[in-house]
Amino acid sequence: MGQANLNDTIAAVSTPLGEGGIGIVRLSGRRALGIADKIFVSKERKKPSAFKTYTTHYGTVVEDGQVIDEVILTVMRSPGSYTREDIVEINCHAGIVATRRVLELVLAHGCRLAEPGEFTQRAFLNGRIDLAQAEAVLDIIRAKTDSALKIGIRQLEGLLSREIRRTREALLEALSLLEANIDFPEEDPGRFESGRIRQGLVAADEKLKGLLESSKSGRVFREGIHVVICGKPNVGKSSLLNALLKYERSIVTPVAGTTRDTVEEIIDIKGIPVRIVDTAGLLKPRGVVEKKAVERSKEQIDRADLALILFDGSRRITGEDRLLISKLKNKNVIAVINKIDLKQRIEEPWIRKTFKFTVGLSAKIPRNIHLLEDAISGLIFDGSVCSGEPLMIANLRHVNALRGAQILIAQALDSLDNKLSSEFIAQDVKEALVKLDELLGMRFSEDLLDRIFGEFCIGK
Ligand SMILES: Nc1nc2c(ncn2[C@@H]2O[C@H](COP(=O)(O)OP(=O)(O)OP(=O)(O)O)[C@@H](O)[C@H]2O)c(=O)[nH]1
Ligand SMILES: [Mg+2]
Repeated sequence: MGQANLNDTIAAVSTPLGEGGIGIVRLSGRRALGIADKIFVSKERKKPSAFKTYTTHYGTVVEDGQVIDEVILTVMRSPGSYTREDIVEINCHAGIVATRRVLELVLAHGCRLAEPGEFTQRAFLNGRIDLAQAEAVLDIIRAKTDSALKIGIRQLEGLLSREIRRTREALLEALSLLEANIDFPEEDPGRFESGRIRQGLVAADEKLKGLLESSKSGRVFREGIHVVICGKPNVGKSSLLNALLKYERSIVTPVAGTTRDTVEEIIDIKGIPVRIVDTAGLLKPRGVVEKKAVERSKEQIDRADLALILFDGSRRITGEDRLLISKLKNKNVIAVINKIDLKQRIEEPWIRKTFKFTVGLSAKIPRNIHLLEDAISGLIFDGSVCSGEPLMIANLRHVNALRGAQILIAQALDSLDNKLSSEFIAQDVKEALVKLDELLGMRFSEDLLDRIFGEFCIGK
């Protein structure tokens, strides 16, 4: 994005391109109203610069006396707007041509085409939201499930930022006491007010630990959990994936060894995105393709948060099943007995004894798929796959900053207990503060802004 320039007035189409109900051209900056004056003819014969904030007006956009489009124009004045600048939004008929021509016209009158995310970047640079909140805007746009949306909205409301500001205050107080020690070295080093210093550091440490703990579930709600379906050939793994997806994604045939590569899809189970992977059921590979397939399946099993081991209920358990079971030690596993529509020959009591969770279903019919969905969501919410509450942090940048700060504070506490010099302890506290400041965007580099806002769409 380069140097952020707040002097320009920026413009972009803020709605997706293509045919739709309306297309919105958005302008933000000092000249937004002046430029709108030049192109908009209102039915009331008033200029946009005379409009009150948060009012909408019907009229036409005109170029050289010629009407380009019939529009509704909204004015939002500084500082009570998304960017804190004067904003004009022009709702056009959403044909690509009409919207584009309105955009071109405002560009011809002196607007600059906005970079991706530049409106939100201005909201940040003008101090309306902090960086964590700006990132929440992106999370909201990208949310794939209700829960992910909820985290985004909470973060945008400033819930996370508030917690971090409180932690910062505790640290700043501890730091000022430590600095008093440095300034008055006649006191015992690290001793003066060391009770209060300790209190502040412990409070900050606990707060950060709590936030980091919550990040585990936050990650799950944003990125989802990784579930792998495994089982020997022909037990119905691909059929189960299709049943969960409710459409034919993976190829199903009576031939053992049908699935050669891993197939991955995302489904929504009770608001949690679940990344579900169908694997090749091969255990004894013949040839290079099958060998690769087995390697892939192994990798997927290692990486998964949860494994579904599938059995064919119409057959007895074999050595191959047992081999697979032995490979799933130390994993969260749900045993699934498939093909319950057929005559059952499997040793069901043994399976129920061996696994903590067992579900019987038919992938083909399909029947009892909801029981498996319940078992998966149950595992997630009871904290086996992750802890359920509270949902706050889902962003890796935030997690890294918090973790960095927490380690420094733990170190500072250690130094305090070991009566190291106040100067030494203060250094760690200062560095921890830097991490928190970066999280909120109280300090930032051009690079970081580019990275964050570059992911936005143009017009947001
Ligand atoms: N009767 C019955 N047949 C099923 C059921 N689920 C799957 N099948 C059949 O079992 C056969 C194998 O199904 P797949 O889903 O291809 O099995 P897979 O485990 O993916 O097999 P590979 O990819 O070869 O490892 C197909 O003929 C399916 O129609 C079920 O619940 N009941
Ligand atoms: Mg298959």
